[in-house]
Amino acid sequence: MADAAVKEKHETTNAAEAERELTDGFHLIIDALKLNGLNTIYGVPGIPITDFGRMAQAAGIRVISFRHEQNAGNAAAIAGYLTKQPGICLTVSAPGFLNGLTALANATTNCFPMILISGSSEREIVDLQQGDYEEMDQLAIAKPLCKAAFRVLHAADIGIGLARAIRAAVSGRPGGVYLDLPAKLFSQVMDAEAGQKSLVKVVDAAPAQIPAPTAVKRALDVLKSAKRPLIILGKGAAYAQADDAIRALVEKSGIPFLPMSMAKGLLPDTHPQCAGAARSTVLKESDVVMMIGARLNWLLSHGKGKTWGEAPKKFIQIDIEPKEMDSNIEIAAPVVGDIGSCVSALLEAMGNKWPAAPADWVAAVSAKREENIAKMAPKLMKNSAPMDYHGALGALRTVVKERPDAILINEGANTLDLARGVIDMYKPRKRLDVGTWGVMGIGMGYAIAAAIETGKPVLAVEGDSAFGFSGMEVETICRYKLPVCVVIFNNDGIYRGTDVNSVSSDPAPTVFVKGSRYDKMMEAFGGVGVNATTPDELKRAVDAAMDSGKPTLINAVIDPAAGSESGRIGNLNPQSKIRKK
Ligand code: OXT
Ligand code: ADP
Ligand code: MG
Repeated sequence: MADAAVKEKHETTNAAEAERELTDGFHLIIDALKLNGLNTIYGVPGIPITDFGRMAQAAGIRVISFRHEQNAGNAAAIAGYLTKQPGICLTVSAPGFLNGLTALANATTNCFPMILISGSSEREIVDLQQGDYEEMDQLAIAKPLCKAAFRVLHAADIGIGLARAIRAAVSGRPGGVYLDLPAKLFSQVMDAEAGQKSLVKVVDAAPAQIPAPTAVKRALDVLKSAKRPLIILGKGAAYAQADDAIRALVEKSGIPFLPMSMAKGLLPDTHPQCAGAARSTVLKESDVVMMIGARLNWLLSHGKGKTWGEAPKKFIQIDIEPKEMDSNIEIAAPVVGDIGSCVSALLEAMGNKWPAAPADWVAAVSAKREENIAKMAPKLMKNSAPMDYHGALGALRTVVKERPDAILINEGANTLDLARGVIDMYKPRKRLDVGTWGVMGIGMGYAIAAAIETGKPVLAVEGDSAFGFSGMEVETICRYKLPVCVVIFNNDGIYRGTDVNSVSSDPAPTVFVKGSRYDKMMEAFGGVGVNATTPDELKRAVDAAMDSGKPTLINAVIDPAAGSESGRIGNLNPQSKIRKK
């Protein structure tokens, strides 16, 4: 071809290129998230995702920027639990990714849907281990710790990659998903029209799973045969958002129900059938137990042993995960399906002539419950300084009674175990705590996401040790002006503040600086700090915080000798009988 003709052809191609609208990885990820209604990102910026965060914010996605990825990850996890949509956490490569990974593993353990999206270094260099910036084979590391893990290498695969991640997170038993996005992907350019076509809007991400009619009949036959039936509600039942159907089932059956910690409030703790205050009695003496969205793990002593007593028992279990059946003991009537469908099917099959629950059993449970409640009542009235746990919790119990819409976050040992028993919950999904792992550090991440996702006031009741795991996020709470009131039960340490080291001047491993003023931390960032020494002061300060909606931290001074080792689970903490001099 003559030179002139070649030149002309190039110019035409370049002009066409210039006219062709382009997109890139940055835009496609944002478009894919928005297309699927994922409008909030919890994360920490840095290489290679700094610009992505800015662009996502400019595109209308709410980007909540944290001080540490673990807290951002916890926020995403609880957002998933509260909304049934995967919470999104965004981290930088290697160290940021690893910081987020604990939260991803915790979400998976608790069956919360979330997606950890992490930038990563270049495959060519990582795979040859040539020492890239923040080099790490993140996909391989994430795999055993989550439900599914995917990597996207081509911009054209972003749509399908996110679709796979969403489905994996929310369908069946929900859990954590890892999505690996190497740095180069973000700036990969492609034709905008083809890019739009490559996006996927996930249809029916968590399809209903209908139980088999034979399984429903079997379950009702077992239930009908019971003389001392019990229903246990777990956080899977709260997650399912089948609140009306669950309430109808419980009330139609007339059977006492025991809520696991995060299922408190699914029906009010003050409901006449609630057996929360008669826990050991109902576990020991029941003869048929129907589990709804709860596992027979350590929190239920694996379904056997002293906790469950001598009397033979039959279990009915409703769960979406077939492998959960017979995990610890024999399940006489497994009902596999989603809780909404299962409970509706049970209700329908019960018909209009379902027999009343055995009256002697119902009366016995009720008597035990009233006895325990009466025993606890005087402890909650104590207005002493320094406070003990019950006195302080008595005040908070009243706050929650007066403000049933508030969300309660709770972690610690004594602070957790006693608050669980003392503070009645009235509405579903209002109590968020340490969950299946008993993990410290969920506090501020959960508090932030609860405020963002629900718009409701949040009360975080924290042991002083527990708070320390995520405490820096009080700056985040102030920065986003969130209606979060943090109450720190400050007993100078882990379980107690009284341990002494008898051999050197180092403090004992369980104690902290005595008389610390955590309230000053909140003041440092423009929030309100209060030091409360009596239950009355505590109540006044929490009420003021909830009324104003201002970020507040109350340092509640608790008697350092008041707690017990490991709270209510001291039996799990081995103690040596040999002490060498
Ligand atoms: O029926 P009975 O007679 O038995 O009575 C029961 C109920 O019927 C009755 N009850 C009531 N009575 C009257 N009225 C009402 N309304 C009422 N409601 C109930 O009360 C009793 C008890 O009821 P409950 O609680 O339902 O029953 P029980 O037997 O306790 O239930 C058993 C369990 C196992 C289900 C329950 O105990 C439970 O859910 N436990 C969860 C425990 C847990 O997860 N703990 C957290 C972990 S502890 C430890 O690991 C800590 N660490 C280590 C660490 C962790 N975890 N994570 C990481 C990342 N690193 C390290 C640390 C560092 S805790 C901790 C910090 C601790 O220090 P803090 O300063 O934070 O906290 P403080 O202790 O306050 O100092
Ligand atoms: P808890 O700690 O309150 O006892 P667990 O986390 O042990 O609760 O158990 C929750 C259970 O609920 C898990 O086995 C999970 O598979 C199940 N689950 C979660 N969501 C659903 C759902 N929508 N339908 C049925 N089962 C569900
Ligand atoms: Mg403490």
